[in-house]
Amino acid sequence: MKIERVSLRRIRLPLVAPFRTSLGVEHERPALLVQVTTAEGEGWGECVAGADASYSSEYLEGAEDVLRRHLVPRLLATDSVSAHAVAPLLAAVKGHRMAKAALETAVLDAELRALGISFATGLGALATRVPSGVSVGIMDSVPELLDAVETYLAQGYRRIKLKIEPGWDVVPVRAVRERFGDDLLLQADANAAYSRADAPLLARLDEFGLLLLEQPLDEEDLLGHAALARRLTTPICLDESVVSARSAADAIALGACHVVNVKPGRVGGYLEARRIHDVCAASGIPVWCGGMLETGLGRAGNAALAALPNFTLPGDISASDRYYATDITEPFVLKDGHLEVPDGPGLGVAPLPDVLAAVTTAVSEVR
Ligand code: NPQ
Ligand code: MG
Repeated sequence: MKIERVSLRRIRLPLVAPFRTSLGVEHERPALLVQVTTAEGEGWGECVAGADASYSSEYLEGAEDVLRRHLVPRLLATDSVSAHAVAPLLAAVKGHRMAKAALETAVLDAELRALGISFATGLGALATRVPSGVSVGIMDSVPELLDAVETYLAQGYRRIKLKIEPGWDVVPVRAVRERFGDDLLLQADANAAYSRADAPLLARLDEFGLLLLEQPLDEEDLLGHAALARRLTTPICLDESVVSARSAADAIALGACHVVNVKPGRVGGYLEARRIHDVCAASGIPVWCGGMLETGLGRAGNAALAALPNFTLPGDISASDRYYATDITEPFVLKDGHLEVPDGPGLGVAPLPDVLAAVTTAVSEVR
């Protein structure tokens, strides 16, 4: 395929409720959409970088800048490009995985649409629906948290993830476990808010039978996670630390995790995400699909990825209305606690023109 032009579109979606994590509080989701146009048709990708560099070193303005100056020009300068050729073409630019992922996803979407193949089929998935989990933010009080969890469970969510931080950990986890019982699939995510010295505190979570404890320590602290994994009975899961199939293999070899959260944006795209799935499967390490408050575009790709066989734990792939009153695509809805995996060509969804126009704050083209 020859890429004719690439549009970079900034959008802003209000969140239905503030989302607080150890990284900060979000009231709206600014996002960056990448649209590639080829002779065979178009394709879409969503960049998951946040407004601030709080989750990772990437942030939206930076992603847009590197796409415009360094990444898109490399694709435009190539006579013919396939999705599998994108990462090698962009490898001379170090890092910027979220920006690269958005561009590769748009090319993959265009390619699969032209071939009439869905993302799920293209990635090798068989499942037609995936169980849906929900990430529950830090609240002002335990009663407020219990109300929120109760509402999500009533909607059918199959797994609850509690965001934790120092001062909001053992007490809310205990409260949710006691209120909703031992059968509830429950896990916690610290977004790197603890240090090695907190091991005794984190060990107190062991009594609550969590599925996993996600990213307690700094993203670069693999040995700290390995030490913690030896000390806790709760399985350690890595999110921020795993940026490639190689870093996943290293983390596993070091004993730094027994579960991996896979986010296509964090690792440079769906093709690398599948490699991580494969590396983990070969090591007997279960994976699940994380979430970055994606619009329906990113949600569609994530649902397809999560349909691969080693995604054995429910992901943070919630219904659209968990975050947005109006999604930019046809909304994803919960059916019996599951989301359907789109089976149309490419991502199987596309932005609704009216909604897209209403939430767009800027568009620019790179030719
Ligand atoms: C996680 N996501 O697993 C992330 C963290 C996260 C659903 O818990 C703006 C954009 C703010 C993306 C805050 C969930 C965000 C963000 C937190 C992602 O660690
Ligand atoms: Mg996480």
